[in-house]
Amino acid sequence: MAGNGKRPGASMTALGPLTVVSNRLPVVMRPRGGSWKVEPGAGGLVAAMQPILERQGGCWVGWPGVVEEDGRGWAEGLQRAGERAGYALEPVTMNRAQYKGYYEGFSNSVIWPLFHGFADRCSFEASDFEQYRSVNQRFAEATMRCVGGEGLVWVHDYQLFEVGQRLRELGHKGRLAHFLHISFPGMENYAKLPWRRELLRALLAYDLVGFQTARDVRNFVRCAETFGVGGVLRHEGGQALLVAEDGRRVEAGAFPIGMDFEAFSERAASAEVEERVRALQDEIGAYRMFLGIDRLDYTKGLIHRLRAFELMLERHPHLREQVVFFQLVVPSRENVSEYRSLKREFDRVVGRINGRFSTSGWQPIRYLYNRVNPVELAALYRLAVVALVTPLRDGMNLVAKEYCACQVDENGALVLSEFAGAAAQLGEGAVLVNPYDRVASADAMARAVQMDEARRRTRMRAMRRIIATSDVYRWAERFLERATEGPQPGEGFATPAQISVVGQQVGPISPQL
Ligand code: GDG
Repeated sequence: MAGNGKRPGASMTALGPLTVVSNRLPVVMRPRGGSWKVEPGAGGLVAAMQPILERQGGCWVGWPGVVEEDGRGWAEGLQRAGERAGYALEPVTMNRAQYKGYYEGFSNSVIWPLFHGFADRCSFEASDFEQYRSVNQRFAEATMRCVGGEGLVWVHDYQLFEVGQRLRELGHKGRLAHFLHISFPGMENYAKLPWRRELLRALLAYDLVGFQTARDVRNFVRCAETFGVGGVLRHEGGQALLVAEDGRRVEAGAFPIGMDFEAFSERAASAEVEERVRALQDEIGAYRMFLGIDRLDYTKGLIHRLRAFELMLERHPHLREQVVFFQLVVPSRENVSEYRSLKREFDRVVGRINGRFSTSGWQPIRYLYNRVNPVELAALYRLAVVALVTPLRDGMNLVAKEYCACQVDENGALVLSEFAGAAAQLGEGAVLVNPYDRVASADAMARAVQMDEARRRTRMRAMRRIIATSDVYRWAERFLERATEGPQPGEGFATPAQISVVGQQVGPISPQL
């Protein structure tokens, strides 16, 4: 449970205890030989929120990773983990059927594909939405147990849209904020959701709704306008002020998430990582390395990337036996059949490309299907001459930022999808690609690996500067300040007359598709 030693900015002390609500707790309970083991949770959200809660104190509400059918033997271990952490851990439990409907069903088979632009992959089941609602109710009840109806509550991500609304119904008096880690879809995609008005109402129950980019804010505002849920008082770039149906003002804003720049670059510069970089270079040979690091997910564009790499070898034959592509694929949602078939497809395409181009001493693609430890991760980031971050759609993509943070020699190039939120911040330093354009992607990869050193350095330096000055601590600070204060006078407060004008527009209107 220990943080990384770095602490959020001093201005945060004034904010007081905080309640964080996310799908998962920062620890996972695992059965081990008849008893329960507490394992640290992984991922960007945990890394971001843990040091803040350690400093502010408060409570973290989330799922401990076990279903009711597993019994309650884990509860004591979890409580002890909370005591060690210095903030309470409030578990939300659910049975297997609820977990399936809420998590595998509505969250991962409706919101995830739809919000990433894959409406055809959605499976809209009314019963899953019902389970989603009942589990969100459980999260709200657990949150009330923690905060007692007062204080700021920060709810995270798409699994928990309705927690704010349920908290208000339960009588919560404090401010409510939500941050969406994934992208918010354009109106044409959002319109396909059978519960499109319900979810907009759920978001407008918060005082602040945070998104990754100005584009997500724009999409949200447009959907609220189109479906007549609430009204828009003001919208400018990445900031908007809306009014909910009950007349409350709701702020929406772009808060691009960052990562712990200092921790990653310090680790990348450490002797341990340097040694690992040398060993890895010996293992792969004297080739220039392309790197991909992704959870196994169709949104990450893995197959498109492989095919573009193949085309690069075809169109730029002088690069054969000069480069290798190393892809780390992190297992994800392995009990979902769609993810298992993506893995088979990935294996098949890698096999075909390697079969086509390998020579006696060279194999163009290597991949590892596993998680690696932080030292290994930093070594891979540091060794790679080019990182390929080419999702078909991504809220932000922290891999892009972590790669730059680990490029302590400022010598690498980043090929980045236009459809990753990170492109809005890093666009000028990265080599931007449309991952659906195979020829352009292939040529961009070749350009990146052959870019002259001076240009590569200038670009990398520019990206590192941006990432260092908007790290995860500044992100949390900015968000929490906004969540605590709300809009100030002169920042677009509407007059009662304006609200009633907006009020007249509220009501069901047919979307202009
Ligand atoms: C969602 C949004 C948004 C990966 N492999 C290993 C490992 N990782 C870590 C990376 C990175 C994280 O996993 C992946 O984060 P991403 O941002 O790339 O993607 P999602 O998981 O889809 O996250 C995304 C994010 O939320 C934050 O708001 O950026 O758009 O989809 O931190 O380092 N870590 C370790 N071993 C691995 O093998 N230790």
